[in-house]
Amino acid sequence: MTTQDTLRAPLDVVRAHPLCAETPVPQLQHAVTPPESVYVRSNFETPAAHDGWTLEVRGAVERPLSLALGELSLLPPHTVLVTMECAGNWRLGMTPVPEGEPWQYGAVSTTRWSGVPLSALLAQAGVSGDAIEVLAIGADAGPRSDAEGLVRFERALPLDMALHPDTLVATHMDGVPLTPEHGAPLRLIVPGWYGMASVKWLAALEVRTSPFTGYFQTKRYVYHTDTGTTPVSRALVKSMIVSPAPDSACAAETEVRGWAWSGHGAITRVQVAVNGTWHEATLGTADSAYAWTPFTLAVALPTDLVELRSRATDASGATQPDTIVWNSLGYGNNAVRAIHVVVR
Ligand SMILES: Nc1nc2c(c(=O)[nH]1)N[C@H]1C(S)=C(S)[C@@H](COP(=O)(O)O)O[C@H]1N2
Ligand SMILES: [Mo]
Repeated sequence: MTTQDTLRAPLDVVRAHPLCAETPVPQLQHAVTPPESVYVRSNFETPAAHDGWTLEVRGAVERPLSLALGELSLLPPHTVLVTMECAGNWRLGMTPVPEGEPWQYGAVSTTRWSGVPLSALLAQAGVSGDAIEVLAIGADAGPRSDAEGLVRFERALPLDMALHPDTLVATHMDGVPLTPEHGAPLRLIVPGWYGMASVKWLAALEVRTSPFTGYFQTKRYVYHTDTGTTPVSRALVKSMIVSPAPDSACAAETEVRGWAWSGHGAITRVQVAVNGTWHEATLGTADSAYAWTPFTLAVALPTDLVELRSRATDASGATQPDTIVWNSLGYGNNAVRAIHVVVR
């Protein structure tokens, strides 16, 4: 890291209250994002954590639970390394720019989360046979201009994902207890899904036999287009060049480096275009099944202003599109993005 990087603030703040902040470009170069630079997306002010915090497990279960934090630590621990992206990341890249937080490209981070599998808690409670989903209820709430009364942050997860062995009730990030802005004392982590599924400040889990239709399930975190409304779920295939940095100067003999990720399967291919000519990039090894895959391309760049683009493909066969279907809330912009560098 250069002196310039270390002098930078750990986060690029998009909005101070409630806190929404991006991982700064230099910090995106790390395989595991430095914890103080993991992006933050909060819809409401951070609720205060306290020692008496309990996690309720209720709804369609045989044995409703009310677990103290100490009781959670008695369950078998589990750790996952996850690339998590906000569904609104790169909203500013859409034309016209939809309503919502004006995210550039840094609402994505790769983080080591530890806690207990959600499935262990659900097994303790005994999920009833007709259950279809688990509603994760956060302790945060507030008014919304397009809703009545106080709206709570709550999101339903289909039962198969709730029972997935890598879906966590996390207590730690990077080996230390969660910080307030990342969900202390408890949060959900749903690997492979856009960030909205990973409910912070987790207060209760409600096992449901009918679909939840609350605000953050039907009014936000949905792809809303002329042809219909679909809930946002898994992260779409995407890639990002992190070196050379956008709008920086670099040498002609350069190694272009970046990350590619997808919630729909492993990355199988990345191509890099230099002034419109596509080259095959070399794939490195991802640090986990849910972490981004490194790619590199050693190339001699022509001098002057150069345009670089990257395009990833995943194991499902999906490739990043050149343009995306615009949606009014601006989610899932995984279109190929051009950056520019000055070569000298
Ligand atoms: N309770 C609660 N959980 C939440 C949110 C929130 O506003 N409230 N934001 C969600 C969204 S949209 C994202 S992208 C992730 C961001 O997690 P982070 O702030 O730890 O990066 O948290 C999710 N969990
Ligand atoms: Mo998000």
